[in-house]
Amino acid sequence: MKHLFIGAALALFGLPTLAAEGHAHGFAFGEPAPAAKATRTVEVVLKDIAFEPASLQVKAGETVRFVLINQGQLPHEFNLGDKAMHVEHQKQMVAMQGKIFTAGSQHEGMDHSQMGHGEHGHDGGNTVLLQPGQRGELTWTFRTSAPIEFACNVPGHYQAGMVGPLTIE
Ligand SMILES: [Cu+2]
Repeated sequence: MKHLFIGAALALFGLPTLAAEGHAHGFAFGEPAPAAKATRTVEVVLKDIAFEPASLQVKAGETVRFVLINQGQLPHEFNLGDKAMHVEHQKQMVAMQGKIFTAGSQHEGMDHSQMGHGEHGHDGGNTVLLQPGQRGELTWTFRTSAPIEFACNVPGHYQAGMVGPLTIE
């Protein structure tokens, strides 16, 4: 009984820390922005297992609103990041599988219980997870030119080729 209580307390303590991390603002290549700031809207269709279009081009300084439509039979993600970030996110996605309601699963427990609802913000607003048939949006201000990819980090999808280059000119 005592152990359970301590476990619950630890789990609760973990949450504020994580929330703080989740608010790390942006990345070298940019940061999330309100949709109203966007000067351009780009539609991206998520399929089993591909993106359409297969590559994206933006300008440094530009704010782009991505309208995301999952036309597949599987959940898919639209995640902006460099290769290292995608590798990290894939680890998180694997770790959270089947652990959504487990208090001991560190920071995965809270945020990923929201995953079915489209957006989960713990990665700095650079990712949206969509269930089959679902639509979502992500608006991003691009900064420094950097080799970025848009990718789906649902386990196995990146490896199967659900990733495309995003060029910041
Ligand atoms: Cu996918």
